[in-house]
Amino acid sequence: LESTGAQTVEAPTPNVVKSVPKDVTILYGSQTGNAQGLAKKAGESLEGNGYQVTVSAMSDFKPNNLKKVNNLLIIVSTHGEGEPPDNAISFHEFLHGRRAPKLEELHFSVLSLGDSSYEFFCETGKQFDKKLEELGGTRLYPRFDCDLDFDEPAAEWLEGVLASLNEIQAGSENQEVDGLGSILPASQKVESVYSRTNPFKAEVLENLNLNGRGSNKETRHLELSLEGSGLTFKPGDSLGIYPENDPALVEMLLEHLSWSPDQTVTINKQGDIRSLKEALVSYYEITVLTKPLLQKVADLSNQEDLRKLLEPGNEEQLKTYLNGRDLLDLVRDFGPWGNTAQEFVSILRKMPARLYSIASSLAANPDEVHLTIGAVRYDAHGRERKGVASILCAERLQAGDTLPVYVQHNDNFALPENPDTPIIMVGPGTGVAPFRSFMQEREEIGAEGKSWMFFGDQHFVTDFLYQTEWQQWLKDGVLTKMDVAFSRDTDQKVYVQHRMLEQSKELFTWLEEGAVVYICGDEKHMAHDVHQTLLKIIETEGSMDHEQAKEYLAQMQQQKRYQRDVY
Ligand code: 2AM
Repeated sequence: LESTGAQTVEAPTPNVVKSVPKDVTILYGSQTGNAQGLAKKAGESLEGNGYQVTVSAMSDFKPNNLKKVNNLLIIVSTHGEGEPPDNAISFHEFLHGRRAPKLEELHFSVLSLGDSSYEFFCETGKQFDKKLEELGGTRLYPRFDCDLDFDEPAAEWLEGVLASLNEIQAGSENQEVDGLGSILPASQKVESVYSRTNPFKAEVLENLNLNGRGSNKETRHLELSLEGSGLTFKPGDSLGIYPENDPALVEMLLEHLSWSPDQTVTINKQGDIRSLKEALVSYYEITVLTKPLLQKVADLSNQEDLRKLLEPGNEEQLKTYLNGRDLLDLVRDFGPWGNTAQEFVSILRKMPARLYSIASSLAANPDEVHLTIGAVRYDAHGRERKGVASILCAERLQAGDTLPVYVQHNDNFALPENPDTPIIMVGPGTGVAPFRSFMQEREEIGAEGKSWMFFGDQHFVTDFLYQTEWQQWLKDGVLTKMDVAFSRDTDQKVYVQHRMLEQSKELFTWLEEGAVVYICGDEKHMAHDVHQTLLKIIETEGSMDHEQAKEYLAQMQQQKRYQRDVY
């Protein structure tokens, strides 16, 4: 298990380093764990080069200590519509507020993570970078903005940062440099050999539809074998899976481009070769359009209309076009372009992994990992669209098949260390997943703490996910209380937050007793509304005004008593 909180990595005996090592503080803001993982690896690498490194989540770092920091590295992702991740919010506010100190002595560099299919790509990293400069800091090395495939740019950034640190430290002294940019292998020494960059092929043991006949939904319950992988996880962690594109979609694409599926292409810098069809099925993203991609197609093809769409002044049109369209739309609307297949695949993004909150406990199900995956299907621009990973699971993946997976640790979502601590879980729909894991774990270790589950979905009869398991946990006392909200069984919609409000007195009592509140599921609507409801409950039951209630919840967040895993 990874420890939470600030972690100081001691410098090794300085036999190769002649000068006094300087300090480097690495602060990360991470929602899903990618930025955190990079921060830890960067810490190990710098430590190996003789630096005294402190790695900490932004939320665990005392802002007053910022003045004492000489070298600051920020590794931060961007969340939602250009917002900081939860554990970056307070530090972000501090730096942008009145109490932000002058930082004229500071050297800094920012690594930002993001997804170029979003409008506010890497926004949080950009803001930190700008702010630190405004406060007087000097850039050690330019900011790197990484797209989903961040490994190579992140390694390059670290290499640049290290070179710059070394230069500043002692131009005259020859510091021995070890493993430049080798941030990837470092972490793999400690854990399993399998990781995001080297996924484990997990065998599918079970693949069921959890919804009853007649439901509007299809929710898959997947059980995978981790046997022989050495992979471990704790409740609250996620599993990354590398899906394959729908072969039917790839065939349509190839038909429109008039390319033979059997011709070969090189898929990476190492020179690995695949058939075009296999490359498009397994190695590239073909279901999302981004502005950088359109730019590359325009440069490659010189297509007039596409060029126009990308011209300044047409931003709104471009945004509308990108929304909900895929590569097949792009080819139909602007192609074909007379390029070679090799040129074409070279501009595509690598297939990104999808993260799912793990739905089982390793203690309760050794060598297994379970997932709860909602099938995504909808119509857009005159065609049925299908979620890449969820529909692979729903329509093609069968017991006995394998799926490339890795574990993504998530310190931001974890059971309290003390098994006596009460927990309140809010998880409608597939948001139920980590709480099944929590219950399995608490049952397994015989935890005594109270627990309260809020679940919601459309219909009781068809959509009560894991119903019998919940009922058994209630009966056995593993679960103390359960409230359910089935939104479409009554004339008036009832949601989880309505159930919370109905019991606001008791809920506030739990909070006062130190309960940890967890929210998992839809971010835009559910998590937002639940947040407002919590504020209302705290206001009413704690006799506070709105500002005080916000402070109360912020305090809970600071104490890791308010944790969210939202998507
Ligand atoms: P609905 O689709 O009937 O509106 C899981 O998807 C459950 O979450 C469904 O019952 C869904 O209700 C409900 N849901 C939708 N919007 C919500 C919101 N803003 N807050 C809480 N639950 C919501």
